[in-house]
Parts: sequence; structure tokens; C-alpha cells
Amino acid sequence: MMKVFDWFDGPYPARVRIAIAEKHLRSEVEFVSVDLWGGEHKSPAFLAKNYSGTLPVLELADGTLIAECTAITEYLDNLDGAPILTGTTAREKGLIHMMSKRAELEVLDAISVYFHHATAGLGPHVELYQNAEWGLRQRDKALRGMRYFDGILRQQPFVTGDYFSMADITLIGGLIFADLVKVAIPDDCDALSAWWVQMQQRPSVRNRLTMSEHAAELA
Ligand code: GTS
Repeated sequence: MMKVFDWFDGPYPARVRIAIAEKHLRSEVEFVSVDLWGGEHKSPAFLAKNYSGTLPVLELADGTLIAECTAITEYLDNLDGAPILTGTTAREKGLIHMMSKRAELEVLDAISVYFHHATAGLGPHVELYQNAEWGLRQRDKALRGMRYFDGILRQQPFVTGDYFSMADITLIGGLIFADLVKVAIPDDCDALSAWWVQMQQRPSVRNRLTMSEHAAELA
């Protein structure tokens, strides 16, 4: 059994939950809840699992620890030797890696910085340094990033072409985070908005919150 250390409604954790669902791996994974709002991800015990102090982390049966959503997704996607999310040809792998990184840099990570710096974030016990101006600049960067992806999605159905991939999952993570912190997709981004409506209908995206028992406990 693999373990996923995460927080049930976190946007980065959502990326790995979506990958688990797309790969039909739910029965092979145990979710371990790490109290994000209580700052448990910054405790020495958790830092020993992930130096960066972030969620999610995948722990394999032999104790191997894999952090970073992209790395975890690549691992899970290749477990059965039949990748569907991270590419099969060199061209696909290159494009998916590039667009996933771009979705992180231009949207998801930027929204995350906005949350941690220009809002109360996770609270004073976790947010030890805040720089509101930096946070607001990153929100503007995320809005520019949304316009960039709108342009991409005007030309093709998915972020990397005509197939769903890890790059779509990363952008989905960005829009989940944007929703949580009430940063709206700009009105003129019709293609991005239509893609987002469609993505939210995918079972893997719809069911991400109820994958673990923790959500039921809180309900
Ligand atoms: N680059 C990392 C990855 O891709 O896994 C970023 C992970 C990340 O920032 N995770 C968030 C986190 O731990 C989880 S969530 O906000 O989406 O729920 N944030 C807590 C913090 O203090 O930065």
C-alpha cells in the first residue's frame, strides 16, 4: 500500500488525487491527513518526510518518499508501464513537461504566492513572513497566465493538444486555487472558462474531495 500525505481540499493535493483517479489507483493508496491549517506540514516530523514542508508527499511501501506533484504524477502514471498522463513519445513528454511547468509558474504557483502573501494565508503561526506587494504582483501574473492559457485553448481542446494530460491537471490545480481565494477568470477568457466547466465534469476532478475518509469526517 502506498501512502499519500495530503490535505483533502488543497489545490496541490488535488493534482495528485486527480492523477490517482485517472489511473484507477484509489484502492492502492491510503490517504494520511496532515493538518495544513494547524501548520503540521512545518513540524520536524513532517519536514523529515519533505524538506520543502509542503503537501502532498507519496510514500512507497519500501519507505521511499516522493514529493512534488509533477514527480508523484510521473511515478503513478508509469507504475503500470502504460502512461496516459505524462506522454509516451519524446515529443509528448517534452510538451507535457513544458506546459505543466508553465501552468505552475504562470498560474498555480502565482496564485499560491498571492494567497500566502496578500491574504491572511494559513494564519500567523504558519505565515512567518508576508510581503503583500509581492503577493499582489503574483495575482496579476496569474491573471496574465490565465489569458495565455485562454489563447492556447482557443486553438486546441486541451493544454498540450487533443489529449488530456498532466498539464491540464496542473492548470486545473491553478483554477481550484483561484476559486478558493476568489480570483476570477477574466471575463474575456471564454475558451479557458469553457474548458474549466468541462474539466469540472470529469469524474476524477468532481470526486477529488471525497476520495479520503477525512472529508466525510468534516462534513
Ligand atoms: N511545488 C510543490 C508541489 O508541486 O508539490 C508545491 C506544493 C504546495 O505548495 N503545496 C501546498 C502547501 O503545502 C498545499 S495546498 O496549499 O495546495 O493545500 N502549502 C503550505 C505552505 O505552507 O506552503
